Amino acid sequence: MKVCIVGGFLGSGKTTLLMKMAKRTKGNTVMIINEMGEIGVDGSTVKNAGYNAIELFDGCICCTLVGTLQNTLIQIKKDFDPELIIIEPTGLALPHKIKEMVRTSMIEPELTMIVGICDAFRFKTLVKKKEDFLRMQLSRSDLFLLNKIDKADNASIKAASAWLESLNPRTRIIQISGLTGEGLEDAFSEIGL
Ligand SMILES: Nc1nc2c(ncn2[C@@H]2O[C@H](COP(=O)(O)OP(=O)(O)OP(=O)(O)O)[C@@H](O)[C@H]2O)c(=O)[nH]1
Ligand SMILES: [Mg+2]
Repeated sequence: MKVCIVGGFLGSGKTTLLMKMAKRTKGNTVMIINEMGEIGVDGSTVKNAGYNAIELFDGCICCTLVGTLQNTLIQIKKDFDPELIIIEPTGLALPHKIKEMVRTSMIEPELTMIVGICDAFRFKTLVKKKEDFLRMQLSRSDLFLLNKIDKADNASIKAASAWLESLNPRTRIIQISGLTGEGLEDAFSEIGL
């Protein structure tokens, strides 16, 4: 069993990618989705598409819901033992904290990886307002996915790519469109799907 944490800012394309990942594993996947509001929009989308999803409300899985996350992981392992658990934190969470929680849970996955999504289309606006937070959120990713390349212009893609490289030059950057599917083959093979 592997655990993949799909991190990235609000609206960067996490849920869209999650659905494609789940499809790839032919349904042998359970998703944990941390919802921000009271109504689970992402969880409903994923469940309506026929995938297994567990929604966690009322807090953040990288801080207040740590115990809940760990119990959920143990329960999933017991009930489903899926090939893959995908975690979608909220857009304001820090994925490396979640990785640490997975590490100290009782499930001992073969692999826990952080996939950090960066929105190439909104990159310039976001980095201007939130650079420090984005750096903290993404810098410990095991793989960078530069998303929305179908919509972003070349200058934004180049700027976002250079910025990601400055965060961690050793981490691979793959340009993708979660919407059109461009680059996903490469991304999935890097994730080991
Ligand atoms: N053009 C384009 N739009 C995309 C792509 N990926 C996601 N989107 C759109 O971006 C919006 C946000 O996508 P989501 O997948 O919901 O993003 P998210 O990171 O899960 O958002 P939150 O859970 O609210 O933080 C939606 O309107 C998607 O259709 C992409 O590759 N290209
Ligand atoms: Mg989402």
